[in-house]
Amino acid sequence: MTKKRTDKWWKDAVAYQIYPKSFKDSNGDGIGDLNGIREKIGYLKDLGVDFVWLNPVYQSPNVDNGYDISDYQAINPEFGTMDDMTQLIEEAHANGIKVIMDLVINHTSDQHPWFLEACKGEDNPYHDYYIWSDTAEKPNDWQSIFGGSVWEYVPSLKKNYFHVFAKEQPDLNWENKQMRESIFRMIRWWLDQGIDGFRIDAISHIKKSSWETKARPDWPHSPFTNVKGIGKYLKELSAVFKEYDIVTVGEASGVTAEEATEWVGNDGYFNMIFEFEHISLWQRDKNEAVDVVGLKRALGRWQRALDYGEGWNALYMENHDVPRSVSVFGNDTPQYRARSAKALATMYLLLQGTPFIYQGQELGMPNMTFTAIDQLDDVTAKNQIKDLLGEKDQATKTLEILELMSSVSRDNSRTPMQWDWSDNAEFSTGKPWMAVNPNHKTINVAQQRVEKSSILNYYKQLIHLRKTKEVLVSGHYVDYLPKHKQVYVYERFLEKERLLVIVNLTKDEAEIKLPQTVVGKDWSLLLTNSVEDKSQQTTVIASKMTIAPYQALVYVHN
Ligand code: TEU
Ligand code: CA
Repeated sequence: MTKKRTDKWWKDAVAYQIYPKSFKDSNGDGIGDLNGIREKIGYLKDLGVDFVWLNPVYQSPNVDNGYDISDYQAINPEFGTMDDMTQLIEEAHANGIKVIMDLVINHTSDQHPWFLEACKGEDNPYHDYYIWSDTAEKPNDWQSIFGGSVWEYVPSLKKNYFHVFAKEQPDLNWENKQMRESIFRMIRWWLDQGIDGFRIDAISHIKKSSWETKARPDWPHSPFTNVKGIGKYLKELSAVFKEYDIVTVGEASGVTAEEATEWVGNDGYFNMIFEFEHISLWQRDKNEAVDVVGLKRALGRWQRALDYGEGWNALYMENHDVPRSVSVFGNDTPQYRARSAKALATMYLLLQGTPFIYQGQELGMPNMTFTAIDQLDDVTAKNQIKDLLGEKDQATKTLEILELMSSVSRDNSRTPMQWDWSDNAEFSTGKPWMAVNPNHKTINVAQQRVEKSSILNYYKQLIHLRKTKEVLVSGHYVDYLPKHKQVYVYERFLEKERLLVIVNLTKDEAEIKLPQTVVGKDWSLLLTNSVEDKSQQTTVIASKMTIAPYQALVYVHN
C-alpha cells in the first residue's frame, strides 16, 4: 500500500462492486458464490482495488436477487456458508482488500419470520414492525417503484401492508423503536464479524409522508423519497456506525447536492452516498443524443458541493441496476467501444471522491442482446414484460420487447463476468443461471490482460494514477466550458500541483477554446486513450484545440 495521504483510508481507496451471483462459480451449479470470489482475489489485487462491495448474500427467496432478505444473519446456501464468508473476509484482508456488505433495511422479504409473525394478527409483537392500513381500503394511490400499488391486501387481517418495491418486499416500520433496535443489533453483529462497512440500500425511502399526500406529477415516488423527518432515523443509524471504524455508503436517490453536507461528512449520516442526479440521464431513448451538458452539470454540482467541506463523493458510472455505461453513455460499436469505455473511465475516475468500478466495466462489457424472453430474470423486467405482452404472446411484440430489454433492463449488467473465451467464459463449469454474453469470445479478462492497450490495462493505469498523485485525492475541482455539447474539461489542483482532464464524449471531432488560465507550454501529457493518434497530442495547451472522437487527454502541470 502507498502511504496514507488523508485522515480516512477510504478516501485513498478505489472500490469494486461484485454481483456475487454473476462473478465466479466455484462448484459448477451455475451460480456465482463466495468461494468463487475468493478464487479471484488475485485478480482484484492486480487491478489495484482496495475494497469490494458485495451485493446481498443473505438468505433470501430471491424474488429480487437477494434484496428480499428472509434471514439477515444467515448466508444464502447458493452462495456458500458463514464459514466461507469468514474465510473470504480473512483472505481478502490478508491481501490488503477490505470487504463491505449490502445492508437492506428499508424492507425485508415477506418470508422473513418477522413478517410471518406480523401477519398473525394485530396483537403479535411483530405486527408493528411493518406498515399497515387501518382498514381494507387502500389509503392512497401511490405507485411502487417496481410498478403497481404500494399496498398489498392481506385477507386474513382485512388490511393492506406497504411496500416501496415488489409486494414480496414489505417495508419495515422505522417509527417503531423496537424494530429499529432489532436492526441495530443485527448491524453490530455483522460489524463484530470483522466486515469493513456497508453500502446501505434504498435508505432514502425509510420515511413515508402522511397518507393523504399527493405524489408530485413529475415524480410518482416523491411521497416516500427523502421525506422531511428522515434525519431522525438516519442519525440513530449513523450513531451505531460511529461505534466502529468502518466506511458507509448510502444509496440515496432523491437527495440533492444542496443537501449533500447533511448526508455526508463528519456530522453527516454516511461517509458518502450514491447520488442519482447523473445516473438519471441513463434513462433515455436509444435514439436520443447523450446529454453531455447535463452530465457535466450534475457531476460538477456534486464536486463543488463537497469540495471544501468534510463531505466526500462516491463516484460511479455503473451498478447492477443500470444498463452498461459503454452502451448508454459511450458507444458500443466495434469502432468506438474500447475508446469510449476509456473516455468514460478517464472522465469519472479522476474526479474528487472514491471511485466504484462495477464488475465487467473494466473490460468495457456492453449490454446484452437478449434473444429470448426467458433469458430475462429481473423482477422489474418481468413486470414490464407482463404489462407489454398483455394477453397474447405475439411474435412481433416479443421482438420489440427483446429490443427494449436489451437496452434498458437491469439484466444487462447481470450477465456473468467474462473471464476468458471458453464456452461459459470460465464463469462456471455448469450451466450459468443467466446467459453469458456471446461477445465473451472477444471481450474477456484473459485477452485484455495480455493486450497492452486494453481497457483493463487502461483502468489499471488510472487506478495507479490515483495512488500516486496526491492532487487526485485531495485536490480541488474546477470545470471549464460547461455549455460545450461534446467535451468535458476539468482541472484538479492542490497548491502547485495541477492536472487537466479533457474528454470528448461524442463520436464527432470537437473544437474547444480553453481559457487563458490553462493555455501554455507548461504541461506534459500524462495519459491518453489514443496513443496511436499522435496528431492530436501535444504538450502545449493551445487556446484552440481539436479533440478526436471519444479522445481523452490527461495533462499534468510541470
Ligand atoms: O435499488 C433502489 C432503487 O432502485 C431506488 O432506491 C431508487 O430510488 C429508484 O431507482 C428511484 O426511483 C436498490 C437496489 O440497488 C436494487 O437492486 C433493489 O432492487 C432495490 O434497492 C430494492 O431492494
Ligand atoms: Ca456456485
